[in-house]
Amino acid sequence: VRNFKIIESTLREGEQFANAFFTTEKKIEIAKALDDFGVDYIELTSPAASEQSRLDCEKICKLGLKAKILTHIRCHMDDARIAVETGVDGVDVVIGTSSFLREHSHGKDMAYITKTAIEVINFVKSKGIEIRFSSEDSFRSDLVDLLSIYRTVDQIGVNRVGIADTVGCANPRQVYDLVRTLRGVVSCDIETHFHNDTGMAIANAYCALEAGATHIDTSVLGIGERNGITPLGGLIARMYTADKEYVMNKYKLHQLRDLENLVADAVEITVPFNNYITGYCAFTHKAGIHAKAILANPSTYEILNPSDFGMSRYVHIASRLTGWNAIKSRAEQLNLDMTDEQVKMVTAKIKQMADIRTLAMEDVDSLLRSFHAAILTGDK
Ligand code: HCA
Ligand code: CU
Repeated sequence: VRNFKIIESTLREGEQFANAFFTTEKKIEIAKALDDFGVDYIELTSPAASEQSRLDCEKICKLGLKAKILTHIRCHMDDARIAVETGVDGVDVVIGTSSFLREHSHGKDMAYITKTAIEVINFVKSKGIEIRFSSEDSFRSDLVDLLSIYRTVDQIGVNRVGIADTVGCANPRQVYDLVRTLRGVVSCDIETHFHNDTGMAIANAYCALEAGATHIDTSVLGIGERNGITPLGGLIARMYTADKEYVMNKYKLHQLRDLENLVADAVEITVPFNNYITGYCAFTHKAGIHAKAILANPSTYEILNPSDFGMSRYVHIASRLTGWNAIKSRAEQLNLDMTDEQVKMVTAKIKQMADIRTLAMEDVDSLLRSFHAAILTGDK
């Protein structure tokens, strides 16, 4: 699994997040930050959604970013006509193919969907820009319908077809099977889009890549409709683990934290404590056994190297689980000269206190300092 491309949809799917309202300035700031981080594509809200959306789309196209700019539209000629005039590098077209959407949303049958798709695709292609055709709710669509429309659009020359788990129902095996099957049917690239309702969004994206997908949709912190989609940072963590060199050369990993903070502030949320890479405890080691091994060789309990992301490792030393190796290392950091026996004595004291109440790092430091002072005066 390498050479995958990221279609970053914070400014499209992310705008569907409950809290999201992006001003023009904020969109520009986020687009620049995404571009700088190194994503391949930036997907923007449909210019048919509102007048301001259209103006913002035009403005972002004029920024001269390295990333290609896409906009996302319904499979409809009215939307396509507006989209191609904005200056985008490509258009992502989507239509619902599942029986749920056909019956309760747009009410069109497969023959109509296919006919409209062909018209829209040929129109966008005639403007010389990229075109992707995707089916909403792919995993609850009829497989024969799905493969037949993808084969048709592949033959008329789309750049990519897309699979979307719109409702977050798919599991990694289903994703692998569907993408694998599709890989045998089309010769164009395959984009995938996974919602995270049951916590599968990163695993599904990874399985899609294993099965031959080429493009993954993400958003910063995963923001999107309901509880969102594959988070950019989480996908990066996964792909770093799979192919460290590629990910480190392609993306400016040190900027991930700032990028997430920028988006978190914009939509008035905080970065979750357990977030991939940047969560506040993502590199905190606590149990005595873990701390000892981490101090000897971080790889023992770390699959991600925090310094590759501009993050720091932290060894927790103020709990009943703390071991003397961690305390010894802290004493050394504080420049307190102590024998192993003395460190073990003070560790026992720390554990005793931590059994009664929670300790802060400062509590441990002051215990260490007073213990050390007592050694100097000959009391210990
Ligand atoms: C939505 C649309 C979409 C589109 C995905 C795609 C989805 O329902 O808001 O274009 O591939 O999840 O189906 O985000
Ligand atoms: Cu979506």
